[in-house]
Amino acid sequence: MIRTPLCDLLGIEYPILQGGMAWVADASLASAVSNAGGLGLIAAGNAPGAWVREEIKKAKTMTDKPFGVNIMLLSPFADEVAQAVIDEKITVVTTGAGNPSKYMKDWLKAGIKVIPVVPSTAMAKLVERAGASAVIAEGGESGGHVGDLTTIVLVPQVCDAVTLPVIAAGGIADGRGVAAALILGAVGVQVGTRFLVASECTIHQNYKNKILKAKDIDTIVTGKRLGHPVRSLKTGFSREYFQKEYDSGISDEELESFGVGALRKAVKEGDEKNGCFLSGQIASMVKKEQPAAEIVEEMFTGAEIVLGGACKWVK
Ligand code: TUI
Repeated sequence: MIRTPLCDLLGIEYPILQGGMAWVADASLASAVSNAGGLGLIAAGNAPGAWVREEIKKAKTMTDKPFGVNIMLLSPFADEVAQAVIDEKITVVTTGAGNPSKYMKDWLKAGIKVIPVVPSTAMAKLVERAGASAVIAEGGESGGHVGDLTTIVLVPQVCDAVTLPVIAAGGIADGRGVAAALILGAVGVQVGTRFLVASECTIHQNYKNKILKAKDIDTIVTGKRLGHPVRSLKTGFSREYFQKEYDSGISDEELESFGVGALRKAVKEGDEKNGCFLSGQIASMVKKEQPAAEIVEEMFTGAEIVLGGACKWVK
């Protein structure tokens, strides 16, 4: 059995968080991961506060285990979502794509545990000073918004930089990844791509099929020109976007409007031509659609086998 201090911090059975995948992580997926013994999260993405409140209410009817909300800090609705989690008495918030400092005082006053994604040791130290309960060190192998460093170099450096519990993310999809994270000094993992194919994940079947078919080299990073690099599967859309980035004839505004709505088209419509299918580099290791509970169980049974007695958290 693998039990780490993260389990006690969050009141969970397995030290695993589900990634805050915009448009994807709704009450259905979050409650399934929480019922499986991990920490499920509703991803606010670019959604308004009212949508987040609705999903929180739904999730409360679907699980009596702890679950959280992920706040994407680039969202135009970040302020109202930040208030919604206080009003709805959410106990854990993860943040992504920015610096959560401006919300921290209010969240801490409301008793919320804040766990920011950090792409660097500097950001890890900053959020530690601001009162974070833990940090998620997310390497650029992950899907969606990515930092520069890989998981294998980021995790140990963040572990050395802060005294907070560190959760590893980016490129983790099976027991070997969990084992590697624990060996690097993390006390838990965050997993996104593998949960895309959870039975309880409500995305379009085309999205699941694309993940199940993907090979190791099938992702691409776009968005560097506008300062928000995003990893997704290579599709007509992402290749065209990539080309446009290097086309000096197109303005930043035109480029930005070309990308609008592409994630929704992937998740809701399964639009293989115009959709942006966010995915980590680990998709080829995602083999089948299965219940979230089976995914969690498999990952930790696998990690125990790999680790044997080599890690203090294996009992
Ligand atoms: O946030 C993610 N993954 C995401 S967010 C997203 S939606 C999106 N929409 C528009 C533009 C870009 C994305 C899809 N996937 N992961 C967590 C993450 N956070 N990765 C990297 C970071 C990060 C980056 C910079 C966290 C903090 C940070 O701070 C910079 C600063 O100084 O503010």
